[in-house]
Amino acid sequence: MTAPSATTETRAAPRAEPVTTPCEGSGRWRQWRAGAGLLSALAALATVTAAPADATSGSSNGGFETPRVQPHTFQTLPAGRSIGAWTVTRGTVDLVGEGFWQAANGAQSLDLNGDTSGAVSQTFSTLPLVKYEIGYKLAGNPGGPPAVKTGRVRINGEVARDFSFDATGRSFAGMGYVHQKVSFVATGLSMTVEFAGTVPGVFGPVIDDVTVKSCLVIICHL
Ligand SMILES: [Ca+2]
Repeated sequence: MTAPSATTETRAAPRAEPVTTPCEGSGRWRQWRAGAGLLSALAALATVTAAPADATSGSSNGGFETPRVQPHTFQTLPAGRSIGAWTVTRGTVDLVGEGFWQAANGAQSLDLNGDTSGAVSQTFSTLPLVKYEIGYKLAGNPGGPPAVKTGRVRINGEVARDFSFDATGRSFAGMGYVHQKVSFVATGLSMTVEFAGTVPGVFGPVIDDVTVKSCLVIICHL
């Protein structure tokens, strides 16, 4: 992080030098050095804002492991109910217990359709200008139609991603989970992430193993 020397007149103008830094092991993001002044300003910003909560799957119930549901059953939860740090925000969802069907991680998972399409949300602390990557495992309830289960991720109320999963050929023992992710650059001190089912009926998209990871901000050299 060496600042360009102001006393060497013949020195060439500083070049933007790429520096790659990991996104907590889940990918690599590119940061461009933009001078010590801006970096100092960002460091100062980080010191005056609250540190983000530990937004890993373990502390945020990203695996829907609590509360425990009686094994081989599921519990239908209406809007207003809590699932650990999650809140049911629309319709109804099914918290699926151990052994009912295959979970992507741990024992439990969440069908975003209970009696009808529903949604859950959780609010995480963030640092402004820091990029966050929300990862999740996606499958679909193979118990009935339609074959293609659709859903939506909203961040702070805005649509961040529409997703779909074709459950054709899947079974309770072989759910076929896929990993998906969506990224978001925070502009405030929190973000609310919502997962919603957008397909009618009782057989909806299934999510599990939700993680939130912070990445270094991308700085454009002006
Ligand atoms: Ca789980």
